[in-house]
Amino acid sequence: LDQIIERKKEEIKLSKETVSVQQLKDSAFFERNTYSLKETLKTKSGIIAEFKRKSPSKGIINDNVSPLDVASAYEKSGASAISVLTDLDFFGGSFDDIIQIRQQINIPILRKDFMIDEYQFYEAKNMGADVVLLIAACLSVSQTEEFADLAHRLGLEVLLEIHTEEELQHYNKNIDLVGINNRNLKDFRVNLDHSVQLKNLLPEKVLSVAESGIYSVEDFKYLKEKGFDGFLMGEYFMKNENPGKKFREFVL
Ligand code: IGP
Repeated sequence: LDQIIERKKEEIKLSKETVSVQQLKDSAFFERNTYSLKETLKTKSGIIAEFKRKSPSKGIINDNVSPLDVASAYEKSGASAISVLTDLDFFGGSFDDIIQIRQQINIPILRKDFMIDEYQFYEAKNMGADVVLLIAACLSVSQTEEFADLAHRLGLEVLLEIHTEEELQHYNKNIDLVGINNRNLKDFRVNLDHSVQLKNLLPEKVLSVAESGIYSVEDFKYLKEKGFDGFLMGEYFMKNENPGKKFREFVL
């Protein structure tokens, strides 16, 4: 994780030198209506289906499918949202993946990245995202507060990702949804029950999302029974040669 953050800082520095915040704000696309994940979690399957080419824990997952094909298929079969990794170095993602998908898709898009600088929120709005991920493990409590507030001012919803009880301190009034990562980002171990226990400590009214390591219909049903409102799933679909088809089979 530390390595990812170090690299991310360099990347942001370069981006800022190329495109200023003012330029991002001035783009025609900046002022647009966004889609609400809080809404679509209730009206659709609850699954946030992810487009992910590779990851530090799994290596290459799928390098052979087009983001647009996959996202369209996810949407058609009832995904509540599409999650798109925009980190290039560790996840093989790109901004262009969201830009392309946005032109065709009418459900929320989650920009999945390591958000550590205000600049990235303007980028997210500009590329076509509706929701941003704030990973508690990468941020101080005051940064989380500041970034969630900025996201709201830009019309973006905020998914706060936590993995431990201490990280609950990052919760604040501008958090729209809390995601509990079943995967420990430090050693990549996955434990669904850890998340279930942590869920019981969340404020009653907040929408909860179970993230990572959902590898079967049984896992999904189990977490649903435990009261989770949303389910963030990537690898299970992506490791298939046709992720959209895999998704359809899953929701049927
Ligand atoms: C998806 P999985 O195990 O279904 O592929 O997991 C998603 O939860 C995972 O990609 C993720 C992630 C993250 C990736 C959750 N939080 C933070 C990068 C950064």
